Amino acid sequence: MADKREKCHDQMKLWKESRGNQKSDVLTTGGGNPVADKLNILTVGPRGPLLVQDVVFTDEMAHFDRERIPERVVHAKGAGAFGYFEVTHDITRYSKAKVFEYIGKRTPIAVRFSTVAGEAGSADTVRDPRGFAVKFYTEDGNWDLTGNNTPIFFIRDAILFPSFIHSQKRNPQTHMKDPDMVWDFWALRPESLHQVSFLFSDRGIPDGHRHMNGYGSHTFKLINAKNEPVYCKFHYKTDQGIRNLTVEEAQRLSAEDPDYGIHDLYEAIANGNYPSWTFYIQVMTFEQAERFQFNPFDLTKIWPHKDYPLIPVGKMVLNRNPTNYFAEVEQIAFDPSNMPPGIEPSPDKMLQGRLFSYPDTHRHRLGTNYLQLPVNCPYKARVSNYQRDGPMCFNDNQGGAPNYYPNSFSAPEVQPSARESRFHVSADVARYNSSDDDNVSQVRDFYTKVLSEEERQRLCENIAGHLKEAQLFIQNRVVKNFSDVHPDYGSRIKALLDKYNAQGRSKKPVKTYIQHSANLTAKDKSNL
Ligand code: HDE
Repeated sequence: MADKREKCHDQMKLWKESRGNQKSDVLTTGGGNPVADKLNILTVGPRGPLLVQDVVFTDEMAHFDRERIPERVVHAKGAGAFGYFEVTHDITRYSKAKVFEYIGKRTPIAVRFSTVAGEAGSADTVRDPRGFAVKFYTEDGNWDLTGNNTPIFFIRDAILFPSFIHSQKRNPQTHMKDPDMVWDFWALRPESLHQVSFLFSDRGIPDGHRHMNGYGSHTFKLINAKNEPVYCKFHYKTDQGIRNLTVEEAQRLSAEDPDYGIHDLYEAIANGNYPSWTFYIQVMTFEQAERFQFNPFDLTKIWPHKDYPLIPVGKMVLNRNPTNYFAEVEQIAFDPSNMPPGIEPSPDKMLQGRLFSYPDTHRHRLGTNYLQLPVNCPYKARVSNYQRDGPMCFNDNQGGAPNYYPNSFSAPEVQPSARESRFHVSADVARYNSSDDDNVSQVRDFYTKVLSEEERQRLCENIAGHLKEAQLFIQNRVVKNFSDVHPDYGSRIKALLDKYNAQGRSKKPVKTYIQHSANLTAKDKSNL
């Protein structure tokens, strides 16, 4: 019987076994003083009151009172794992980044998969994009490719992000998810149509974290040893194959195994069934970017694979579970601005906005010295700068090295080869409105060419099944937007809404986007 148990459920037994005959540690206070009794509080007589001198109690309680740190404002629920990235194909003609240095080179990585809108305790099988964040510990410092399982996003201007997220989270008065807020924002911002179509398709509920692709999503720049730049996009294709959950299965799991994503990943790795992904890039020259029919930095659009084919680069393998969830997953801090020489940002307004937001939120969530935490520290490089002190500085604070620059004592020195690539920009400074920057062509291709007839029908049912809870005027605006993509898309949703509305509107609040029937699909669509 016992040997049928999953490894995750036997974690404590396995931990005990891993210690062999090692003697138990002595119980101590946080200050290391041995403790003789931690079952009985120190009192005057058997019935109390307590004594302030019971420092065993106050040490325990005061630490407990402070156990929680702020959860991530988005992507609060997640699963983490560790492993390596191995180069299988030479791309040094595009990038001098050490992570791509030679075929066979392995770089240690940390990965965190997440849902977006739910809180830290929410179910893993909801309809939501999935975060797909990878930290590469390179000799030139960390590279964080903080991506999603979708190649596109809902908006193309960073200033909209806080409002977009508010609309997906809780109503400020009812503290419930609110379909009016969700659909009002999407209806008013039709650049979201592409990502909304992806989200309500079968891929909106992946079967755990192992069976989905990952994407850097943004356009980045690669720089080679001669300082020649190209634009690029990053893709991870799952070697496990794409698998999605049916809506019914997702709903069952959110009740019976709400940590399904964490569970599935932990168990696979614990059993030596290491998940892997094949890593590709797409490359676009600056001349091609000038001629591209869309803004090549627009995050609501893909680069067609037929024009910009996938170039294989390497393999990512996850072969270690975290040894402590809080230390290694809750405290991990991904930051798109962690870019070693050879990888740079493109002008993408969303990416540029993110370069500020992530280190800012980490300083709030984890503290000024969050980069000293073992999971965040760029341990393959040596940190040498002029920053010092701050709360919870727990390394040697760079000892006696000079803390001002320039100085006459020779450390640390600048690295000329790390200079950013030079590029020319000239335009009027203004707040440019990009809201009608072709929001429909690629969505039309997705609807008419990527999806099968059954997938189209499920997509419309999933949308209508959630949209029916919103106000009628919002429903009408949404239908108009989908009709602009394709008349069939709009009219199918409209027909379903008419049916629902004729039946009378639901009195029950909608808790998640999980709606209606969807079947498994293993089809790996070529452009996604
Ligand atoms: Fe994030 N995002 N984001 N995001 N994001 C965060 O950083 C933000 C965006 C993504 O597992 C936050 O540490 C802005 C796109 C992942 O720890 C925050 C904008 C993509 C994770 C933040 C975006 C992502 C985050 C919250 C628009 C895919 C989880 C906690 C300008 C390409 C990382 C945190 C992990 C987390 C800001 C849009 C992916 C607030 C301002 C696009 C995978 O900094």
